[in-house]
Amino acid sequence: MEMTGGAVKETKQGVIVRGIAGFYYVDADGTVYQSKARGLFRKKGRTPLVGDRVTVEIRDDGDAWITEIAPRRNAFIRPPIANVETLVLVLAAKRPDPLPLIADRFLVMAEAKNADALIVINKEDLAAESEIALLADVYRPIYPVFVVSATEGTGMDGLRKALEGKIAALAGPSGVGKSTILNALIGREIAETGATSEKLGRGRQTTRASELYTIGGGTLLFDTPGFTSFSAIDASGPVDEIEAMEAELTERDLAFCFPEFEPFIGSCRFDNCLHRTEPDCAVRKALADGRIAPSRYASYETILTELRARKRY
Ligand SMILES: Nc1nc2c(ncn2[C@@H]2O[C@H](COP(=O)(O)OP(=O)(O)O)[C@@H](O)[C@H]2O)c(=O)[nH]1
Ligand SMILES: [Mg+2]
Ligand SMILES: [Zn+2]
Repeated sequence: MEMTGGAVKETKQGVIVRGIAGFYYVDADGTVYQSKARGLFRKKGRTPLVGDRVTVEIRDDGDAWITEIAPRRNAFIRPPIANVETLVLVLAAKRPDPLPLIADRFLVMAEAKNADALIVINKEDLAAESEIALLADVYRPIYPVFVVSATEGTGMDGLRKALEGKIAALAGPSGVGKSTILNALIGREIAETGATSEKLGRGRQTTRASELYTIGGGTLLFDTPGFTSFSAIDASGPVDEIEAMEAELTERDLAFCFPEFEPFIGSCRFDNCLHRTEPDCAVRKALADGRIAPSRYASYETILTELRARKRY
């Protein structure tokens, strides 16, 4: 047992908004308690994560202890966060040009992790409306799409409104403007952007511990634009979140990570149809009828092929 001096004064429910050096900062109704976790969790292999909903016991000697972690909606390895309700996939209209396969990998991750997804097309100022429409039109029937310019400030109110009351995290390839959007939403320079690191002559953003910020309207936003890895194939180094997710995903699960496929899946001739070469496949028919976007089906095929290759090793 831990030494926990003092009698319990009160018990509160809150959210871990920050974790530093063995302390967890728990926001309970607007008051932040510097708390410790019982060794019990570590023994069970359960490490509290930023984003966890927890119970804290506040003792009369001033100490606060986390006594319970509520079941998670989801948990991520890198960044190490929990309970992402909305994954905000950020793409750039230009610089870098959007690549459908990369976008779809992030969206599959959101679906596999049971998070809602929302798409932000940033850098509106760099592309013609007709160019942006090509991308937006693919996703609008499937996910909410917001066209914004973080530097010009256009479209940001709509995005802010869509995030009201949610626990959200930004994801997307490097250079699309995640840090710029984060700073705009938080209203402070929390994250180093490409623009500032160029000025400082630094190539990479320094790794920091994740933190959850209240941005008004009851929105909690993770400060870590950490979901930047986008290729399961090229991934080198430590754990790639998408790679880890794809390793768990079965071939059968994949079609269910494409929400627009769902109305057709039950109508295929074979129950175990993987929507590739099987006869009387309702998903392929929907593709032929123009009811599924070719780029989305292409991403499905590519990821499915990767999942198959993985199983062979
Ligand atoms: N033209 C334009 N540039 C932008 C916009 N948003 C961000 N940028 C620039 O794009 C670069 C990368 O932005 P950053 O926020 O660091 O991207 P991150 O890697 O996704 O975090 C920086 O030079 C930003 O100033 C935008 O809306 N329009
Ligand atoms: Mg960044
Ligand atoms: Zn099928």
